[in-house]
Amino acid sequence: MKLLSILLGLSFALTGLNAAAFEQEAKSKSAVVKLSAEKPLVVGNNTIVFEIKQDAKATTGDTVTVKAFMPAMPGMPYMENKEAATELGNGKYESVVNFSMGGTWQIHIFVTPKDGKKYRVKTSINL
Ligand SMILES: [Cu+2]
Repeated sequence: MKLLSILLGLSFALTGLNAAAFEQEAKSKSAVVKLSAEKPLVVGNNTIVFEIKQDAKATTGDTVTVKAFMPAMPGMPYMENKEAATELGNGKYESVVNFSMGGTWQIHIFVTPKDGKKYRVKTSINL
């Protein structure tokens, strides 16, 4: 009985590790992108997974680039970083996104399908 409760506790702990600390959805006319991260987003580097569905289907072989930027503000220049995402499979692409400060960041996800027209999905992240 004791062993069973230890095993149960362990499986709950592991399930907890799999839960995303950050989740958000971005949409365009034909695509839905689910953003998620295992760790809460921070100032600095963040590994974010982008799950892309075009016309409700998971895509493969897309070229995905993620741009994060903050418009110029009084006393602060325009800030931007752009990174290519790596394909994980099942419509998932992973990229490191760097936020150099707290505030609202605009996110543009550029998708070039294997065969098809390039499109962009926009969202913003409050840090
Ligand atoms: Cu700023």
